[in-house]
Amino acid sequence: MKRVIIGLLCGCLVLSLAAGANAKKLRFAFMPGVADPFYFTMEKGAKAKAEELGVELIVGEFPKAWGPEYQVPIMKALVARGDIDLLFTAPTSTEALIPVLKEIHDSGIPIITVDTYLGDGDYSKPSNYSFPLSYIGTDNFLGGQVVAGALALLLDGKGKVFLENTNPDVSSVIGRENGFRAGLKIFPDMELVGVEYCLDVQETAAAQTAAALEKDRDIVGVFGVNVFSAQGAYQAVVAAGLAGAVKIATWDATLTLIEALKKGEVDLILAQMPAEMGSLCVEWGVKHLTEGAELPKKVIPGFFVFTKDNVNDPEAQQYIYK
Ligand code: T6T
Repeated sequence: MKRVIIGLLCGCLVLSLAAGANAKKLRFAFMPGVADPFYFTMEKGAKAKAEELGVELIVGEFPKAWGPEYQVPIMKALVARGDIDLLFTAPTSTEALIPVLKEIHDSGIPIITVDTYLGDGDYSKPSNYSFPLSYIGTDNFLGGQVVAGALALLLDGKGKVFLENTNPDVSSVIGRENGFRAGLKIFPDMELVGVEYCLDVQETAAAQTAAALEKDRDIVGVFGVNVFSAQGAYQAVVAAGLAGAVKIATWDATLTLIEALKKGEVDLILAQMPAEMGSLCVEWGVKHLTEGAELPKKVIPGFFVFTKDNVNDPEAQQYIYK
């Protein structure tokens, strides 16, 4: 009897090992928005989770500039391999990426949009853009409100401010601008005197901010809404000799901005959680494909606000982009 049981157990072991060897390894594709520290950090988080869960992660070439014209050809080549089980990507336009991603989805590849979304981002109601499994990314409107409040506090609730943005058809940065506008409404003595769009080019952001500061000498605060617009805005304020006099609120915790904060040349930085976003895409993708889990239509990681008071705290260091 004992021998029979041992024999059965051995048989089961052999069978399950064989099944494990045959089990297909999931293959996910990640298509970033642009080559910048935010998406590099997202890739790190996704890779770590993929390794942990035994997923093969194929990462598309990082587009050298922002926009569908750069992103779409790389994305199409990525899925043309024909062996991708799931794609997660940051659409570089709320509208232009709808047909592109719909076609990929209809070819049998489930999609998660990460960091940015299609349309108004509400995938729970039927529409021509509700096909992604989920949007995983920051609540940009809320972040914009938080930045407005923090900047207003630094300025005692009064004065003129300027906003440097990137592209008007990108959900993340427009959410930040809308949140900022809404947040400022609470402060009747604060006025948003200008908004410019640099198309995610740092030099353009620097030139636009310099022109705004030149045109209106009463500007006392500037908000740069992402890596390149923030770094360009910061560059312009310093070049104009206004560091310290003009308060600078920025978004995205790059090493450049963290160093500027430490030097007192930038006043606050909102750090998103890109590694967490990448990791969540892989984790939810696996749950969906292996257990049939239905994803929440929105998964919103938090954010962290750096100021001169916490920038050296040991716990804060994890929020700096890698
Ligand atoms: O701010 C991030 C990202 O959230 C946004 O969608 C585009 O710009 C960044 O990648 C920073 O450059």
